[in-house]
Amino acid sequence: MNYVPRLTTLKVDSLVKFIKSSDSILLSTHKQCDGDGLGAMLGLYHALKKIGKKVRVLTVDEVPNRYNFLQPDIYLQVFEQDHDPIQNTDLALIFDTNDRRLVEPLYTALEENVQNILFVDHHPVLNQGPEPTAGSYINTRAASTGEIAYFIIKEMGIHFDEKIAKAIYTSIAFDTQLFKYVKNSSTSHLICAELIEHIANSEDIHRSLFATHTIEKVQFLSKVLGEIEYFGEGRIAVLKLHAKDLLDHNLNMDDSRDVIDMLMNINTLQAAALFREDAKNTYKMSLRSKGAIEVLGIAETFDGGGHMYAAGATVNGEFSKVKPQIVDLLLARLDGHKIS
Ligand SMILES: [Mn+2]
Repeated sequence: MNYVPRLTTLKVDSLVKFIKSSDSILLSTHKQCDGDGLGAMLGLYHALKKIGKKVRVLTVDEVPNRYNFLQPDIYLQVFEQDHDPIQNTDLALIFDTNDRRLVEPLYTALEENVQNILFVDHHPVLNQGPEPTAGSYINTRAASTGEIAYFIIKEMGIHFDEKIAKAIYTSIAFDTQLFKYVKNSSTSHLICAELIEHIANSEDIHRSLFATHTIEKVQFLSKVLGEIEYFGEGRIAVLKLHAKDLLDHNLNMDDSRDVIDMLMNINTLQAAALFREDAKNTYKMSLRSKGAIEVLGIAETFDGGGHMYAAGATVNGEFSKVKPQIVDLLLARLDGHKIS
């Protein structure tokens, strides 16, 4: 029997209705933006421009350098820097989060000036977090928010061109880590197969997203990878990054993201915790799981959020006390999982 790949179409008609009835639209994403939110909103931006909509992109803070190929300097403004005032805006769409706290201080400014604010997201809504606004589109089956943006553009009948395709492709390539995390669906592949027809050099995008190590960064990695601690017969790895080490090697917050992805390539590992020291006794904790256990619940305990298998939170306290607490929580989940 021939296998026929099936595209799981997302029903986004409610969003399209909002977009069609709005004269002035603002697009944004969570602070310290990544390729997913950025690509999704830039893709939609180019698409809406194409049909003559009044649309703008405003990020909370500066866009990391690796995304320069999407020309953020030309197409978006940064709330923390000089930007046009937010006024007379009918609709704001916020991509890749449904937690308004991750969009502050921009969110407060939007609330004062924008008629409708909707989240367009694929993260689960937190049990103890702010409610997403009514009318928001949240679908945890989407492997990226770029996928949702793709279906919005399709539903609106806008034809893809290189600018739109590059942005949406970036979103999907980034969040699936080049098709590693596709939620066991062929949808991401099928969408990208269509988009790639409009892109002159897709390998350039892959390099921009993932081949970003400076020599200094590799030196930093060689130092920190030697400091990984293992627990539970190598099933759990914990690593702490010092803010000073990042600074000394000319690295930024965006660089620390890559470290936990490297940990997850260790074959015995089921879960990893990365602690980035942002201030004395303040850590940005990132948790990852290969799927045997969920880690979102642990992040939520510390008022954080994320996905089932990739989550994060800010934790306060001495590392020597925080570490065993997290290791115990991870081990309890792993061992509980083994018994059942
Ligand atoms: Mn995402």
